[in-house]
Amino acid sequence: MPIQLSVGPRVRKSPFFEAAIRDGLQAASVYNHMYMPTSYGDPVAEYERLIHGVAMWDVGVERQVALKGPDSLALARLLTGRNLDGLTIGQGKYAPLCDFHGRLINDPVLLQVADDEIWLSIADYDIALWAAGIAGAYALDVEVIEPDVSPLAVQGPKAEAVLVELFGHWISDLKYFGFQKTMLGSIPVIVARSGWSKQGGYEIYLMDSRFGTALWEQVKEAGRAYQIGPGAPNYIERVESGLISYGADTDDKSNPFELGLDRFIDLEQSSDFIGKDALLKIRDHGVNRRFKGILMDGPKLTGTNEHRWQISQQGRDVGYVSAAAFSPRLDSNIAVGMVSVEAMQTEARFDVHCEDCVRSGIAVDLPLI
Ligand code: THG
Repeated sequence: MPIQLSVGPRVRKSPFFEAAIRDGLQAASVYNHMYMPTSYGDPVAEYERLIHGVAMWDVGVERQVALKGPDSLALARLLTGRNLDGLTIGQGKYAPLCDFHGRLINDPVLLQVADDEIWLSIADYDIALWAAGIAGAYALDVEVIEPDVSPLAVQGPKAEAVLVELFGHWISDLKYFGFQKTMLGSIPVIVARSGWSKQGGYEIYLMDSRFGTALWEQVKEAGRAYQIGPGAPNYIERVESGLISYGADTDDKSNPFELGLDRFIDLEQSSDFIGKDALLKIRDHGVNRRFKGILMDGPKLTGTNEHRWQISQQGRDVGYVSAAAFSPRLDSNIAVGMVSVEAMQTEARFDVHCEDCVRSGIAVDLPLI
């Protein structure tokens, strides 16, 4: 059993926190200095709702780092290797951020919300500090702030029907990562077709935290006919889908090429960006490990792994598993992790050292489904 976490005022709460507690929240992690809801006590039901129905997730931990001012685009271009030519208001982009050594420091969704304002919807690492530091060092005319914005995700095949109920039919015309500022009655929101699952769905970015409970209740009410229920970014589905969890899958050396994020980094673009020189070298040398799917034998896995599991081959350390689960859809134990390229060339199989067992595993391509 993991020990209990001591939580004080430094650990912030999302505006949906009270509503989530009332609806049975049982476990939380910590993410961007906030409680991150992780479980309502029935992982199987939460998985089934996401795959076959619709679930609502408090993902207020996906904090927005707002770049505001005449140089907002110039700063965004410096921060990400994603080519931002043709960026428009209303179309988001997945935009990895690297440090000067080409190591991944975050993998946010980027949204241009106004002519002079860009948001980075960040994963769990302090990017406001980094962005403000870079803005200062490059003497850019831009402010970096964390606005009062908190996403609520509605995910699953029936999410669209729920959103149509709430907002109307225009919701169906949103492209993947497309978004629109609107009002839900008196609640200011941005609605985006996005979310950390491959089951389809939306994220409602609440733009005034006083309405947290009100928004939660309205979504719940609109979803009643579709048996909506609470959930959280789903551990099993994200392994099946190969979605990256920054900080879990990455270590302090991970670069975007190891992680398979090549298509989101444009080394040929004319814009300079932080990490470009280092990434050019990494590209030319090639990577020596890759983020892969893994199939593992043995009894059905339950729960989640507290530590990374070491992977060995003939006694040599050749990588780690960062998340492992039993997949009901594949009827197999599956995992994601970082595996040495050499280990995958010489011999297919390796040993995965779980907390209380050793299992035989084999690397396969992502996504697993
Ligand atoms: N939504 C919002 N903010 C976020 C996340 C989110 N911040 C934290 C975290 N998630 C950021 N990381 C990711 C990782 C993967 C994806 C989105 C955010 C994702 N990836 C797809 C994939 O890899 O297949 C699609 C990428 C693409 O084709 O452009 O969706 O979920 N608001």
